[in-house]
Formats: sequence, C-alpha cells, structure tokens
Amino acid sequence: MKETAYKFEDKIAAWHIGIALVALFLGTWFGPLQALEHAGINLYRFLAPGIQSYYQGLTLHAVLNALVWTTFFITGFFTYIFPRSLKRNLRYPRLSTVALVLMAVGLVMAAIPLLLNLATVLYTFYPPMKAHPLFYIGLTLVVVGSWVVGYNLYFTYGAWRKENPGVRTPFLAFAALITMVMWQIATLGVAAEMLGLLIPWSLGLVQGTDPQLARTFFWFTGHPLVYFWLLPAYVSWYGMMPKQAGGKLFSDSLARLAFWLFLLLSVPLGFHHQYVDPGVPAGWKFIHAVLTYGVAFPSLMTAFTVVASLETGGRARGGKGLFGWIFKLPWGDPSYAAQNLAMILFALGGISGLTNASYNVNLVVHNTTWVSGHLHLTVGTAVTLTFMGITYWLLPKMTGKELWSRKLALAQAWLWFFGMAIMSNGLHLLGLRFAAPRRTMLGAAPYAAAEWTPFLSEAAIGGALLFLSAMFYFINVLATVFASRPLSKPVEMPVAESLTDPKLTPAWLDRWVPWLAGTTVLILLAYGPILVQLISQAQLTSPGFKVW
Ligand code: HAS
Repeated sequence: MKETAYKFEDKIAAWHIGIALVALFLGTWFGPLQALEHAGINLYRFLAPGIQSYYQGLTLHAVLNALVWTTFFITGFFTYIFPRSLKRNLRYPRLSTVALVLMAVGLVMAAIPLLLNLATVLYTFYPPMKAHPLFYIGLTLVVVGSWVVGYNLYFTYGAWRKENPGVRTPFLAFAALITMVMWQIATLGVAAEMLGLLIPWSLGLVQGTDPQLARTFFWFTGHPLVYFWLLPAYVSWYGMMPKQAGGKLFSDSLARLAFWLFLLLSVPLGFHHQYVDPGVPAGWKFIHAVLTYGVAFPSLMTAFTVVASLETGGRARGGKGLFGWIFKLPWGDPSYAAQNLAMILFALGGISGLTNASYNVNLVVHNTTWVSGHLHLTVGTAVTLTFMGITYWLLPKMTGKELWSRKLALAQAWLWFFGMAIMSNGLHLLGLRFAAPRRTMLGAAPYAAAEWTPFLSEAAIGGALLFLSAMFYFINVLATVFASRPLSKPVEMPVAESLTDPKLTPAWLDRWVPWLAGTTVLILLAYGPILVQLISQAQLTSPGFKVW
C-alpha cells in the first residue's frame, strides 16, 4: 500500500502523540523542582507559582509523565504501526475518532481538579485520600478510550485474518495485539475500583470506602500497567531496532513466546506491591512473589534475544571478536542510540525490580527512595528514552521533514543516560542505606540527616541533567515540526526481518485460545479466592481525607 493510504491513521496517531508530548513537557517541569527541593533548594514559588504544595507538584509530575505520556504515546504508536504491519487500513475509522475524543475529554476532566489542588492524591490515588469526582471519572474515560483503541485493532485484525487465512500474523501487529489484550484484562481491577468504590464515594453516594480492597483492585491493574508501558518498547527492541542496526531478529519464535508469557504472567502478581499490607494473608503474598520471579523470565529472554539480534547487525557492519561488534552498532543514529542506552539502564532497573520482589528484602526498601530509583530506570528510562528514540524516526516520517538536529538528539540521549544513572544511583543508595522515605518533602524533613546530603545532591545533579536533556528533546521536536527542511529521501518505518523464516515458527505461537484460557485460569487461581474474601469482608466505613 502507498504511504498516502494511511492518511487517516497518521492524523489520529499524530493527535495521540502530540498530547503525549505536551503531557511529558508539563510533567517534566516538576521533576527537577522535586529533586532540588530534596537538596534543600525550594524553587516552587518561582517556577510553579500556582502550585500549592510539593505534593500537588508530585501528583502532577507522576500523573502526566507516568500515566498520560505513556498511555497516549502507546495508543498513538500502535495506531501508526499496526495498519502498516498488516498492510491494511483500520477497520472502523470512526472508532478511532471516538477513542481519541474519550481519551482527550477524560484528560481535560482529570486535569481540572489536579490543577485546582482538588486531586492531590498522588498517581496511585490510594484512599482514604479523596479526590474530586472529576479526577476519577476523567481517568476512567482515558482508560475506556484506550480500550476502544484496542477494539479497533481487534476488528482490524479480524478483517485481516479473513483476507489472509493461514498466514502468520506479522510480528509488529501480533505484539501490539497482545499488549492491548493484556491491558484490557489488567484494567478490570481499576475499573472495579473506580466504578465500585471511588466514584460512588467521591460523589457522596456511599459514605465511606474500604482502603484495603481499593488498594488490591488498584494493584491488580498497577503491576501489569508497568508491562503496558514496557511492551511497546519491546515491540521496538524486537521488531524494529535489529533493522536499524543493520541486522535481523534473532528468533521469531522466542520473540513471540516472550509476548505470550507477558500475557500469561503480567497480571497475577500485584501483591508484590502490598507485601506490607496487613489485610492480605501471607500465603497470597508468597504466591505472588513466586509469580513475580516468573514474569522476570520473559525479560531475561528479551535480554538474550535482543542482544543476539543486535549482534547480527554489528557483525553485518564489520564487527569482529567477542565484543568488537558493539562498537560497529549505529551509535551515531540518535534513534538507535537512545534505545540502546535505554536498554542498558533497564538491565540495572530490572535488577532493582528483582530485589524489590524478594518478600523480605522488600521490607527494607519499600516506600523508600530506592523504589523511586527503580521506577526512574524502568518507566523513566527503558520506556521513556525508548519512546524518545522512536520519535527520532517517527517525527520525520510523519512530518516529511528532516530531524532538525541529529547532534542535539544524540546529546539528548546521552544526557538522559548519564542524568538518570546519576539520579537513580543517589536515590537507590539513599533508600537502601538510610531508609529515606519516598514521596516526601525531604528538604523540610527534620529527620533528614547530614549524611544524606551527598546523595540528595547527587540526585539533584542528575535531575538537573535530565531537565536539560528534556529541553533538548522538546527544542528538537518543535524545530523539526516548525522549522526544519523537507526530507532529502523518504524515511522507512523500520521493520526487522527474522533470521529464521517466520513460517517455521510453531503454530501454537499464533493461537489465541490456549493462551487466553491459561491467562484466565492463572488469574482466577492467584486472585479469585482472596478477592472473594476481601469483597465479602469489605467495610465501606473509611471517611475521605484531603491531606494537602
Ligand atoms: Fe517494578 C515497583 C518489581 C519491572 C515500574 N515498579 C515499581 C514501581 C514502578 C515500577 C513505577 O516486586 C513503583 C510503584 C509505586 O509507585 O508504588 N519491577 C519489578 C520486577 C520487574 C519490574 C521484578 N517495574 C518494572 C518495569 C517498570 C516498573 C518494567 C516500568 C516500565 N517493582 C517491582 C516491585 C515493586 C516495584 C516488587 C514494589 C516495590 C515497593 O516496595 O513498593 C521485572 O519485570 C524486571 C525484569 C527485567 C530484567 C532486565 C532485563 C534486561 C533487558 C535489557 C538487556 C540489554 C542489555 C544491554 C543487557 C530482568 C531486557 C545490551 C547492550 C548492548 C550494547 C547491545
């Protein structure tokens, strides 16, 4: 199909990605303010004058960067690559418009109370902290909109399947579909929380709520949420980066198996966020701990397959010896470099994740800045820096204009890498050595000891570098859109071929029913009985509090 055939999809994708970029820009503003506050330099009054407290800034930072930037980028990215992967248009264009409107309206609804300090409940919105109903309803609409994006992908896939019986689903479409199905299942938890508990409570229809049940519903969604963020990055690492490196995907079968395992294992392990919750019996926490180590397995497979794929590229470019191929990788291409740097830091973020997952080590690091260090290496780097790398090819392709400055883009990627390495090192050490609490205004905390200062300063320096990097990114994005020259040659969407013929991939890796059945059974086993118990013992008695 000609590129012009995707005009509608491109327009919708551009809206999603445009909103994502605005959210990232606004959310990023608060990042360095927090890091500097921890180091004793409070600039909120000057640089964010309308903001009432550190905690309002923190809520805005996390909602905009962790929830909005990621979700809108993912829905936009999938809307762009999915039709191209299947070489057909989306089945129901109107559904895409409905999805975009739902998501955008939901975002505006949630933003109003956030900005008015009526929803300063942090991005996990744990009750008994209570927000304005518009916040809950708005977020619900964003999620429903993202479901509708998924429905359109399923309908499109159904139509493609009828037109192409027996053909193996192209990898990019296959991986995007699994991600959206996993998301659909995962968000049942937050749907139950919003519709069953928080919205009626915030509207005054019921007098109280049950914080333990709400947290359990939240983490049913909250953990797989991190894989909803991660898998689109994996789509690029498996399905696009090998091509950018000049190589091939090492194993189509392993790549597909990793995605199926994420569908199977992403959901039934939310209790690893609730190891310290008194209302959940220890046996359930143990089961979820074991399954958490299970879900690390497809990431370990990814480390192997992706590195092996990149090695084929490095060797095809003339790399020799055990490690010589690494230097031959296209480090001068900012799109490639950003994603490879994201990957390297993810290896460290994965290790801190495995540390968190240990039931007893978690008691040492839980709710300390260690966890902030972990999440900045994962969603803040593996995901965000990968998405930034993707924009370096996607933006020129979408706009028909050259990337304004490749050098600035390269500098941006490296600055993010070093800024994040420095900041997260400081945060990890502060949490591990001194149990410095996270989500806390440390600059004003009387218990913050003098020995914390070097680490707080390290985190602040890292945060400042990250801010600079983010500004380089936005300057480049804006200049590409508004001030760059037309492309000298067309940009191709990178699609990696597989080293092995995908026809040889076993047929069970393209069958939905057994995997969906397995996923359902595992979730019922790991969550069913305890949810029945928590729901039957629920006490809607807790009042709501506005803390800040
Ligand atoms: Fe996590 C808390 C456990 C992955 C995000 N996590 C969080 C929170 C966030 C988050 C946001 O068990 C905070 C939530 C809150 O606010 O309370 N996490 C894990 C585990 C993994 C993991 C076991 N997390 C992620 C990912 C995230 C993310 C991915 C976002 C995208 N996490 C936890 C736990 C907690 C937690 C507990 C609760 C802590 C508490 O007490 O509150 C695993 O999935 C990680 C597996 C990953 C690997 C790495 C594989 C490496 C790869 C790269 C290879 C590349 C190389 C470089 C080697 C094993 C794929 C090649 C170089 C060349 C040059 C070629």
